[in-house]
Amino acid sequence: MSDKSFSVRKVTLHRMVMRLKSPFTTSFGTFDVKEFFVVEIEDETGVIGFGESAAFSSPWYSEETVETNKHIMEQFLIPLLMESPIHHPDEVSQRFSSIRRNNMAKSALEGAVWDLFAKRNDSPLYKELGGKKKQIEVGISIGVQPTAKQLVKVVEGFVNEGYKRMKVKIKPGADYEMLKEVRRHFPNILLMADANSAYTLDDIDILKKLDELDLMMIEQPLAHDDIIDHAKLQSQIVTPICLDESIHSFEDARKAVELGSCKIINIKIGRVGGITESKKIHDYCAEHGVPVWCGGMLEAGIGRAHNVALTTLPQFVMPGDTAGSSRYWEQDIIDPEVIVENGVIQVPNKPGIGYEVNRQALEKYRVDQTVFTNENLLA
Ligand code: OSB
Ligand code: MG
Repeated sequence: MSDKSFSVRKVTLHRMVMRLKSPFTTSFGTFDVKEFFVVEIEDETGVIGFGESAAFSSPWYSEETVETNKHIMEQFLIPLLMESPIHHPDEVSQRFSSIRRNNMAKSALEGAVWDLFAKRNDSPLYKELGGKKKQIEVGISIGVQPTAKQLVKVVEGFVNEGYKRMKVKIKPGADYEMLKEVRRHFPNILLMADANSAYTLDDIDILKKLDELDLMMIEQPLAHDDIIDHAKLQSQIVTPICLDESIHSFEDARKAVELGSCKIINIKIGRVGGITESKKIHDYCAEHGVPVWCGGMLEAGIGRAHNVALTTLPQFVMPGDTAGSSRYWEQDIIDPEVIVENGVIQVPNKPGIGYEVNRQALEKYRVDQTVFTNENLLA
C-alpha cells in the first residue's frame, strides 16, 4: 500500500473480572469488582493495539453496562471498524457516528486503534496526541466513608503517600460535617467533593455552606443529565462547579461553558466516546480558559495508560483521578504497573500506550474470549 493506512484484521474481546482491593462507595452504590473488556486488535502486518471498556456492570453512573458494550461492539462497531482501511485514528469516531451514543463501547475500540497507530509509528501514544509533559500530577478519589473519623484517617494515608489532591465522595447526610473535619485536620491540602448527582436545587443551603471549606471544586452536584440547574447553582455559590456525568461530547462541553453551568470539566475518555473527542473538548477548554482534568472509571492498566497519555496535553492543569495501579488491584494487567511517587506518574516513552500487557495476568482475570476476523464476520 502506498499510503500509511492499515486494516483491522482481527479483534479479540477478552472479558475480564477483577476484584478491587477495597470496595469503593459513591452516592449511587458500592463497587467491589470491575467487569470490563480488554479489546485487542491486529492489523495486516501483525501489529497489535489494546483498548479497555469503561462501563460498569450496572447502569448507575451512565446507561451503558458491560453487556451493552458487548452488544454494541459485536453487532455494530466491530463490523464498521473492519469494513475498510483506516488512515488515522481520528476517522474512527466519524465512522461510528451512525451509531447513537454508546460512547464507552466506541471508546474501547477507538483506544485500541490509537495504540496500534502509535505502535505502527514506533512512537509513544502521548506524542501522537501532541502531549509534552514528561510527568503528570495526580490526585485520588476517596469513596464515601462511614464516619468523619474514618474519612480523616483515609485522607491522612493518601496525603502521606504524596497524592496532590484529595477528592471526597459526598451524599446528603455525609457532606458538610465530614468535609469540615477533613479541612480542620488538613488546612492546606487541595480538597474537592464529588456528589455524583446526589443533590437538587432544594439542597441549595447545604451546597452554599460548602463555600466555607475552600474546596477546589464540587463535581456534579445536580442531575446527571442537567446543565440548566447547574448554571443556576453556579451563580449562587463561590465554589467552582466541575461537570462529569453531564458531559458526553464536545457539544455538551461547549453548551455547558456557554451557559455557565461549570467552570471546570472532568474529561473521561470513555464517557465522551474516545480520545479524539477528548482532544476536541480539551482544545475548546484551552481556548476558553476552562481548566480540565482527567477523570477515572476504576480502570485496569490499559485504560489507566490511555488516561496517562491524554493527561500530557497542556490544558490538563489540575491533578486527575489516575491513581497508581496498587490503589485498586492486587495485581494489574500491565508491566510495569502504573506507579505514583510523590503524587507524580512518569510518562512512559515506549511506543503506543507505553506499558506491556502482562499476558499471564490477562489470562488469570479473563472469564471469556471472543475473536472476530473478516471471515467470521461474513459467515
Ligand atoms: O464520578 O468520577 C466518578 C468511580 C466510579 C464511578 C464514578 C466515579 C468514580 C471515581 C473514581 O471517582 C475514579 C477512579 O479512581 O478511577
Ligand atoms: Mg465524578
